[in-house]
Amino acid sequence: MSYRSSRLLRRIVLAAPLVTIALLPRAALAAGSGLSPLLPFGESPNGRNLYDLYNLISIPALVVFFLVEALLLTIIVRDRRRRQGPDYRPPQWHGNTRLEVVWTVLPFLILVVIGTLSFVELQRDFQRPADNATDLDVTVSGHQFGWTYTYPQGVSVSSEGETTLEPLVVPTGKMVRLRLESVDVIHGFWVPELMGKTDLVPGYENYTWLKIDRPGEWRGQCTELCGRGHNTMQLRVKAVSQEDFDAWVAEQQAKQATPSPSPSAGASPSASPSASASPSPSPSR
Ligand SMILES: [Cu+2]
Repeated sequence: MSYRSSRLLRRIVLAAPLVTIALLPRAALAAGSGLSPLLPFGESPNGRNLYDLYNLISIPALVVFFLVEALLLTIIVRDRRRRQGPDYRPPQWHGNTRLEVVWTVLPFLILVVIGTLSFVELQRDFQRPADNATDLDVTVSGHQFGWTYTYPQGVSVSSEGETTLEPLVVPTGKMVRLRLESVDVIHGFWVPELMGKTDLVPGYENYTWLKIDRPGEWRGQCTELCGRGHNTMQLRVKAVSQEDFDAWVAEQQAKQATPSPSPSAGASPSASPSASASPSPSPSR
């Protein structure tokens, strides 16, 4: 390979990640997954606190990054062999107590601050909300490869893979507590634009919550590799006004309370295509 073509190849290899980084968010959004690699803003306070925390942590990270890069570039430019001559040897000195103390203590303090802020955030936003602070209690059950949302009003909604991607409908301005459980393997509940990730673990109850101020719809995805259909295990969360929510609940109750139109002549297990797994017409669970 000639020198010129190897240089061209090297440039392409170096540019590829930059082009990918620039185009990826747009491609992801255009694909409709709704999962942008950019930092999600957080429509629910728990998500917004994470967003603020990331921004806060980015400040020391950027300062350190630019400081290190600036020092590196200074040395690269100033001490070039071409500039200093082939016999140049930089000053040979080592041991500077003050400098060494500073570059040990300062990173330690930065890490302590970041660790403390993160720990406080975990305690605040990944705890089960108290009963008296909760307006609506929804159970989210994960399975290969979908979700079942069970509401206290006796309504149960099933979302199966990509084919029946039913939304988790919640009222705006209300504290919605999600009890997370799984019937088979570990799944992960994550709607990046709303809140942080929480796992659904078989035999164990986990909690997360939502408090969304405006109507809208957000997309998410199971974030634990849970089997062959993992990629289809997508999520929709839809926030609507309280009136619309009440109307939706009433509609679901009517739909789920109505037995299938076929007469109950004998056992016809496949008669009801109801989303709920329960064969009983009563949706209470
Ligand atoms: Cu999953």
